[in-house]
Amino acid sequence: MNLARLLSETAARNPGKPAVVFEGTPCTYGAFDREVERYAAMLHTAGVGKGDRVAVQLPKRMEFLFLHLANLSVGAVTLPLNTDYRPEEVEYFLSDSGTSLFVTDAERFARAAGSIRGLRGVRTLLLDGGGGAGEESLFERLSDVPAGFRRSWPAGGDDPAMICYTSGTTGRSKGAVITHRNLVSNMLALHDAWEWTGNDVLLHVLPLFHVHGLNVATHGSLYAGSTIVMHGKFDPERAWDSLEANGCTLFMGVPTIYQRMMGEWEKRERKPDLRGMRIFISGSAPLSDSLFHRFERSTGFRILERYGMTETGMIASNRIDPAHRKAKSVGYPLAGVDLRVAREDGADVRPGEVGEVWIRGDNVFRGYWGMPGKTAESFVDGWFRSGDLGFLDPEDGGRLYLVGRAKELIITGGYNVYPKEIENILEAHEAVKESAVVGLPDEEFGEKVVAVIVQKEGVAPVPPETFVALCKIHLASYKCPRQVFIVRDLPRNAMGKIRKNRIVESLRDGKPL
Ligand code: MCA
Ligand code: AMP
Repeated sequence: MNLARLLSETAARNPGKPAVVFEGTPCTYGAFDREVERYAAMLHTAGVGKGDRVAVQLPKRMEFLFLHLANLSVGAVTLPLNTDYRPEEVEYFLSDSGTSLFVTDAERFARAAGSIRGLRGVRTLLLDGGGGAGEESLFERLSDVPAGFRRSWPAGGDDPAMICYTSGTTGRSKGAVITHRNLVSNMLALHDAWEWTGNDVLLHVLPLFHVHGLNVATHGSLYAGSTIVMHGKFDPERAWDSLEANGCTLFMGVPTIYQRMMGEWEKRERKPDLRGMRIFISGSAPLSDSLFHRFERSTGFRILERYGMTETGMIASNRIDPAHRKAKSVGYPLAGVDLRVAREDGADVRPGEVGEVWIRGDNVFRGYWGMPGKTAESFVDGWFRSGDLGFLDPEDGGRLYLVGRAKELIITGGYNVYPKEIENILEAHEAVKESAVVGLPDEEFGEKVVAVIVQKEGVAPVPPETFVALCKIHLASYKCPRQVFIVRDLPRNAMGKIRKNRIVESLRDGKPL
């Protein structure tokens, strides 16, 4: 059970068919598979083998896909990294994971070189040319591969295929170790649930460095033998044009993407012809009732909402039959996924009551890389605690609704932000006594990151922009506060704990803290 091998088998059945049309340039399944094999040969000659971690911080391009599947073919583990991560974030991921090969582009490397050259045992390959101090060129290495190499797919179901970093409550990111079995079982479940076939054409506008864009959209489509029309970057105008021009049948987005698509739709006099379209799928963040209905009124399509996590892949999905898609509900557990809603003491809630969603099944990851303590805390008797709060509707066959989170997580435009990571940066500033980072409701991004800061007494006041600039040095842009408020005190409860709900309510309603 090796994901790359399964995908190679699909390719062998469809050699002449376009697998991916990237920015208008088609790549057939045959050509795709040959490239994966060539990349695998390159990795093999570079000494990359079973269990080695290969970090990939590349723009959205075909090379990303070839490299990722080549890693899995030689038994190595892909660490996909957000292209917006700053050098110190990248340095942490490489050193924490014990990465042996880092593949990036020259521009990003130039920014991060200072930190990365200091890491022992990390070799760097650059997409566009070699570096000054021993970094090699990916293309040169590819032109050098010996003939006759054949993939042997040494990794099996229980071997790691990917390590995906997710932020943590302490501010230290955790690497979720995802096995081939996790990927394959979830891919097969989605294949059935969404009745994916070789006739499908998926418009792909998501980043490749997350589970949504890579595992769900890309693996799923390549397994089905369908075609991906891939855009390098999401743009709502191009997306509608492309859906029509390419006769697309599938689309996947986060709510912010649907929000922007609606804005564009409403501006247009001539609406796109969507006759070929089968399903618009949304996930990664809650889809609002109003957007669900606005989209249906405008386009005639009911968005199919599904629920997932990096650690578990996809958990639940609304049904393929539009009559069984409901606003605010993420549907029913996928085949092979066990789900229960638990009280704080771990007992089942009463039917219809809110509790924490617990998950079990072949889709659930193996644990956090090098963090046995964190892994143990996340599991109870084999169940993974999602940190999401929800209930199952007993009147509707156990349909799942998510209503909030037990974890302190902000989701902005489908990206996760843990407040602690930002608070750690702010509190390292000499003028800051304490800080609280919260998520405020936002029409476009769902939530936006906002910081509230108490300055130390006796130090000269520091303007809010300075704190935003400070965050931008250390953290990817999407994590940086959109607004910073300087206040005299933070509201606390009797135990002295900061009342973040109160901060959110006050800021939302424009009241003093
Ligand atoms: C970009 N910016 C953001 C976000 N995206 N800020 C907050 N939240 C965001 N999501 C910043 C940019 O860095 C820039 O900052 C400024 O906002 C303007 O960027 P803009 O050009 O408007 O943004 P964009 O490049 O068009 O991106 C918006 C986007 C993108 C297309 C909605 O965020 C996106 O692709 N989101 C999808 C994320 C995703 O795939 N999540 C799946 C995770 P500055 O000007 O300061 O530089 S996987 C997952 O959650 C689980 C498994 C699941 O269930 O799927
Ligand atoms: P990540 O860690 O990026 O994989 O994000 C996983 C989290 O995204 C989940 O724990 C949920 O809180 C959230 N999420 C994903 N899909 C949905 C959805 N359809 N509705 C609400 N929240 C979602």
